[in-house]
Amino acid sequence: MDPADSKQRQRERFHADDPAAGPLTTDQGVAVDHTDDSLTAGERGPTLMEDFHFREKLTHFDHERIPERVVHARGAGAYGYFEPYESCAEFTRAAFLQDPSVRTEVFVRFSTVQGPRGSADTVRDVRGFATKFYTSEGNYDLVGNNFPVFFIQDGIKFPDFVHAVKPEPHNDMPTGASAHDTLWDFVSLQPETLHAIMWLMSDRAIPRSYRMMQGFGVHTFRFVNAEGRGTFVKFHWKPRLGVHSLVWDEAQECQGRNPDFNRGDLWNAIEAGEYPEWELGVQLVPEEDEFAFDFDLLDPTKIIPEEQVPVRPIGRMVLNRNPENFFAETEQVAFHTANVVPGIDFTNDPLLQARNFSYLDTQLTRLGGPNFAQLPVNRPVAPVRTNQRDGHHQSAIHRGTNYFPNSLGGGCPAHAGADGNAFTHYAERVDGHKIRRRSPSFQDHYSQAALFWNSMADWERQHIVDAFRFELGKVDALAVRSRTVEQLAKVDGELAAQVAAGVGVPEPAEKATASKGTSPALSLESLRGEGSIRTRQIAVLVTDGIDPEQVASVREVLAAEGAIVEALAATDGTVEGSDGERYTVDRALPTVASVLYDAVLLPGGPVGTPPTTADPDAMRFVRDAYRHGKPVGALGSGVGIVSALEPEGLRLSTEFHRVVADQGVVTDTSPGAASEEFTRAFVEAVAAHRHWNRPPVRR
Ligand code: HDE
Repeated sequence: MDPADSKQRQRERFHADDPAAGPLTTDQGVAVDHTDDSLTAGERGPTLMEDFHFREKLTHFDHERIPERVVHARGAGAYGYFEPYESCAEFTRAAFLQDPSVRTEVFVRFSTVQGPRGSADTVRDVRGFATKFYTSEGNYDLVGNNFPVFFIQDGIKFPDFVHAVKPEPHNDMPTGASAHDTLWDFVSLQPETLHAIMWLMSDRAIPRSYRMMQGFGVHTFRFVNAEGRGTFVKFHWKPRLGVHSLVWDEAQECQGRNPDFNRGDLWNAIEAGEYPEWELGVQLVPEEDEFAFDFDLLDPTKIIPEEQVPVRPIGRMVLNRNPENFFAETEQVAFHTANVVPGIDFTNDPLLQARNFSYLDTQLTRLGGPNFAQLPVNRPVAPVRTNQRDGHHQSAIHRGTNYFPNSLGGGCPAHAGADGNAFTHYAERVDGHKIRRRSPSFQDHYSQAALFWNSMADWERQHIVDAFRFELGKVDALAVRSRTVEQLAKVDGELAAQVAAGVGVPEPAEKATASKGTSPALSLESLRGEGSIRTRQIAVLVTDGIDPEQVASVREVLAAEGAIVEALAATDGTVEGSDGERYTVDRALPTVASVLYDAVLLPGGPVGTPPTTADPDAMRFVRDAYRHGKPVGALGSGVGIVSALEPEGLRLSTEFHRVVADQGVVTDTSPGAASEEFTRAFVEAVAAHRHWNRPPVRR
């Protein structure tokens, strides 16, 4: 029996499938013969109190909702496993990090932060990346985000920050957006937010897919080995598929076209057997180097640049199973930073310390009492023996004593022995006066914001400037716009000047550049992954008269590379190929949009077909794909569709009957099956994801 399946086997015990035979019943098991009409006094009379079936059904329904998470309300989850590459015994005694042959099951929940449960996926926001490891020594939760830094340094500021970013209190607007006065008011007055704000304004805040984003533990944690030696550690998740993002215009359109864009992508990939995978990496800092940095390791608004302390890969995680019931699993899962196992410990990071209080506290309300660890998704696979009893939703029938020490219960459960695997808190020496003051070592709020800015490629900088202009442009209070720009001027003068020009406030007189060099590892340019096109969604626009051989020749190669190819036409049903046969259409153009695809291919008709001007939906599709930096491929007379967009600014270089790949636009006017050269160039263009060196197109 594979021990890595223990969580799945445990879950199976909780499956509640309706018995195959037998009628509908009440909760009490009484058979119900009629659930369509209430019991009334006469056919048109009032409903009777006596109708216990009606009352039970309605009462249950009335109580079907639980409070949503105060932050991270909207999420999507999946099960999978983690396996270490090698033993990490030198640094930690955590059992799940010792043996490469031991798989540990996990449940991961990805989330947005600001919006409610029903908000759209592709908002500009941080993404949660929370992992529960069901280890043999108990549950370990790594409750991270897709940014490596946070907006505040001390958890006591969390309610202020969250109140500021959440919809405004008087009108509950905006949903799922940070572009409003209160957030920017807070930012402009609280410069410790600036580093995380730079990340929020970057493309990291609009991931293409949960499968294509990094995860970070954010805080400096502590590994502890069997000898009791501590090592500071920062956790990194790195996706196999590379890190890829949307563009803002596209992300906004997606919110309407498919609000489930990210959760659907995760679900569909797992259903298709395309299991997403991340590598777990650690940055390790020996305790004696605690003060070797020009920032404080305990400050969660700082990264340790990877060029200074490389990320060491220690294992991989694969997500291979969708939950069976969203509410039971994804909604009821309860993560907690204080769920640690022997070998992983805390530091005095004041944000982490606050989190260690907050998660359990919030879950008492959200999950209705203290017994939520008994819910199937939260249950450890390690044996649980406590003296905790009673309370709402206690579902076990405990027998025996419930206190310690006892003799009547045979002294059980006893303390773990010295040779056991008990958690012992790291014996850090601590002394000091009680004070309410931020450490002076936490005071530099600008250097790393500048480091991030300096490390961006030109196109990333442009997107950041555009994002600031969008967000501040939605702020009504001009004083807030100005104050924010003044803060930006302390990060980088050029950034501040460009933002100021866009939002109609004066350029600040004082401009510093808090430059601290660059960290190339921060740019998306360095995070492209393995360059595969697996699971990329490619639209092939087809119409009557299309050359089926041409379509098939490209489709075959793309499918072999793992891409998902769909044929789109003006209407559903079939189109007639140039050979007179009918070919099935996957989707009708009016039901989809370019923003739902990663690339577009325009095949043509046979020799002699005049250049096509496609229907308006198709033209818009191609224009949007081009505008959003997506690869565009065109073959034969299909090149005509692309060239029809030239007057709008689209740049096209074609040579007659030759493959030309320029700025992600790949063309070949030759008729017939696509050449290998064309398909290779198109696959490469898709693998690059986006092409930012294009001139702008009119909208
Ligand atoms: Fe959270 N956070 N957080 N947070 N957080 C919650 O817990 C909190 C912080 C993160 O998918 C809540 O059960 C405080 C940093 C994720 O279920 C709550 C502070 C990071 C999730 C809470 C922080 C996170 C949460 C809301 C500052 C990244 C979703 C409901 C001291 C490292 C987990 C709940 C899931 C959820 C408190 C800051 C990540 C209220 C007080 C930093 C991924 O307990």
